[in-house]
Amino acid sequence: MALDAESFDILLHTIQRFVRERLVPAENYLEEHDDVPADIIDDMKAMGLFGLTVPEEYGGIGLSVGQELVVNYELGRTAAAFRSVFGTNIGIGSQGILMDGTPEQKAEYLPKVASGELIMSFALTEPDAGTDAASLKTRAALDGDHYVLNGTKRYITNAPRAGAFTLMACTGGPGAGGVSSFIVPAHTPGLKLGKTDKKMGQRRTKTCDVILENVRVPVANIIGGVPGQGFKAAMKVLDRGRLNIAAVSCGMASRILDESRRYARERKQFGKAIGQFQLIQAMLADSQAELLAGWSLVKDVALRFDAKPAHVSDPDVSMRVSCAKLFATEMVGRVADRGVQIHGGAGYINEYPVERFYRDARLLRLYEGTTQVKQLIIGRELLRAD
Ligand code: COS
Repeated sequence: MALDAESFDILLHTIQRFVRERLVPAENYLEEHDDVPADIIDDMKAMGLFGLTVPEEYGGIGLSVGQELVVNYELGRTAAAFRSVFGTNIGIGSQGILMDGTPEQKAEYLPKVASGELIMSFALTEPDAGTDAASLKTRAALDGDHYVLNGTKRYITNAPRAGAFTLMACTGGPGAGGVSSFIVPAHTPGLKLGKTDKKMGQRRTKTCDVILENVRVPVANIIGGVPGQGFKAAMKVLDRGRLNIAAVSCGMASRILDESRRYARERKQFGKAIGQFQLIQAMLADSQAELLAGWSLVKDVALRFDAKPAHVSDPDVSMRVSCAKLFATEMVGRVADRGVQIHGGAGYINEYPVERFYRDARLLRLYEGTTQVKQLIIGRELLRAD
């Protein structure tokens, strides 16, 4: 699945212009208001951004992983909250249905996901199940032709906006084999939302708890119709999501570097632009080298990802995805830190974009698997018997 090269070029230029002319100027608005402006969300819908990765037959644009990454690089060049409005629709919220859903589930949900009529959100994490994602406490008990769900999901991105969740719950014994993945409409009786989390960064990215009290969903809402597949499905979805976070990290690093170069040319000390000093140049050079290394890695992994069927998992590709996410998210942390350093005191002041990027970047090393989870996945794969 991929968009033809010419159409992709046009789409990419449109998105680059949208980021430059609409989103970057609205970054300060986000600092002062509670949500992304409604007219920007309307424009996102009109541009088809909610359906970037949904196949054309369901009303989307049908980007390949390699193309999606390039778009996410561009979106990484502005405040993370903008991308998050449709990020779960093109990523972790819908990919489970796309990869493993039944034909009926795809036909019912994907067209609404692609148009933006329905926001889908991914609900895996719980108060006591973060990194140990197989130890879910949310239970789904079979009752006739329904499952009854009870439990709490935590830090769920886009939950306040969601019309439906792909939600992992325990239907069987303990561990990964007992986890099933459900489509849970947000309006189902017994489903409640906690208050919106107050975060260090990515502030207008909406997250909150999802509380399930005797929530009844039809058996037909198990993704793919087969119980016990939810953990593997979540891991497959996260593989693609993690690679996209690596791409976003590279885009963010490129914007921080641009801001830093501009400041280094304009700011004068000791009678000349600070960019004339080699200690400033060294910081810029390290950031540029690391950015290019990260982006090359991400693109290499994308080629391998696109070479296999989307719904099939390959441990070697998963290991490389983890390398890309680990390197790129740590890299942008260092680039953001240097960006603040190059700005001096100004870098600590809210009106300079590097201050916000410094806070936004910190989350990239945490969500969709921490750096330590990535090390674990890479280490395990390296030591697996040949
Ligand atoms: N694709 C498909 N299947 C996968 C997979 C992948 N990428 N990774 C693991 N699996 C399968 C395994 O093959 C195994 O299947 P079998 O039981 O048939 O052998 C099963 O899933 C269990 O895997 P594993 O034994 O590795 O599970 P662990 O409980 O040891 O968990 C970690 C491994 C820690 C790596 C996993 O729980 C994880 O990624 N945690 C982080 C979760 C996360 O990212 N949270 C963020 C939430 S979204 S913001």
